[in-house]
Amino acid sequence: MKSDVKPTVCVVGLGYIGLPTAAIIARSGCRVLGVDVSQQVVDTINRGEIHIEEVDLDGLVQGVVARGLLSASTQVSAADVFVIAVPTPFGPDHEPDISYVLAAGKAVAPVLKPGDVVILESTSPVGTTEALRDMIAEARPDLKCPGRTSETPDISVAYCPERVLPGHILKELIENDRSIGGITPRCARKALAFYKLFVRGTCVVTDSRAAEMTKLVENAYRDVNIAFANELSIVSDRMGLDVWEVIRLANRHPRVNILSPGPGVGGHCIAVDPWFIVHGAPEETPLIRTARGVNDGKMHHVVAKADALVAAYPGAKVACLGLAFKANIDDFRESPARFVASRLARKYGARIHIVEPYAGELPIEFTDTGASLIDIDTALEECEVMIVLVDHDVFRVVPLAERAGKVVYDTRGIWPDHPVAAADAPGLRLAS
Ligand code: SAJ
Repeated sequence: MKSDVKPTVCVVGLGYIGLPTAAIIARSGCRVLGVDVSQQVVDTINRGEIHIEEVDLDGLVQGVVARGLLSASTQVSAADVFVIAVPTPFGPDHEPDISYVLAAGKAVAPVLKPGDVVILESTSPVGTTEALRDMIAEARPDLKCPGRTSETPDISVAYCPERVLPGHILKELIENDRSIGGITPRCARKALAFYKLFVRGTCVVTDSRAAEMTKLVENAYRDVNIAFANELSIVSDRMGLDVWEVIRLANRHPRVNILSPGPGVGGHCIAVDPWFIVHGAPEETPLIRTARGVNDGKMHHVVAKADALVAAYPGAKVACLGLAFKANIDDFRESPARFVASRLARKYGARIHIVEPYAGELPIEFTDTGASLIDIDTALEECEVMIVLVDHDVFRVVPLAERAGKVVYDTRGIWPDHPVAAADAPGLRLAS
């Protein structure tokens, strides 16, 4: 990679991370080929359109495709830098599945040439970057690979995880600090030079294993802290306390910052990545494992409590507010809200009304349940019971006057002003 010429880049995997990354790199002036196994995804992007929702991504992709800086294909082509952003799911026993990473390595290996840089961005168990390097070394014995030669290697291999928040991806891709983990220090320097082309945050150089663990630790840290909040909510319930009040007061301590309880932890990162640490050190991770159990358990706690509430108001119309895995996004995958709402729909059928401003129709599991999708105004006019599952802004701003007579189960704490009353009185708020 010569410093005065922009490298050509191949991004493998055009999902929630790969596509925004490819578009941002293209905007920096590099010619980018995006590769995906789905012909439909490739066709969509080549039309200048997008297949995922992310703030401002549509205009960005349209622009870089129109300028000829980004194109897509199902086939990998020669480039100077390869960025791999493919899924790393887990199996039935929570064991990490790195087969997509290795498949990407296999696809990239035949087109590699001396001087190329291969960067893995997918969240990965410790050692995956070395496994990727080994896979390339086996496929290309003609190339000297880093860590496997005493001479100057022909290629560089590094691990550089993303840490962007859905809904803020384009901003955070540029502004967040990054860990750049090389198989060798030379690999890290090569990857660093690439990220400097489009990242404004500080890029901190380390080795690939430390960078892999850092990514897992960040999400496990958040999971453990959310678990603490969720456990507090269940304890407060048991003791007849308002958990939101307790957390608000505790957080006035200068060194206490408790996160928010909710109906459980959703998304594809925080509920998954801690298992990669547990799998790597099963005997040494009781806390991380327990946190996962607490957060999954919270989902079932909410189902039981919502079920009891709906049963206690026979004949009442019930509104479930939100299906997304968190506020203000249209991502319904791995969503605790969706889990809770679908359980209620299956049991109570047409009494259940779903309000989800980010959905055009209900997900498949609601088919034939009798549940319906309505807007927030209809819910406020017609439903006596409201179960808040997602803290979308559009719900948060509903004034007390419009919901004063409702029975509310607020799993997100968005309506702290809602009156708490005796269990059989209207205007009840269940707090956690
Ligand atoms: N949640 C709570 N209470 C809270 C915060 C979150 O219940 O106080 C819930 C959310 O409702 C949601 C889940 O946790 O269901 C995860 O949401 P999130 O906003 O904490 O995180 P994600 O999954 O959208 O993104 C995370 C981020 N990681 C960290 O904040 C450490 C992001 O920076 C990562 O890039 C992303 O995972 C990833 O791709 O790994």
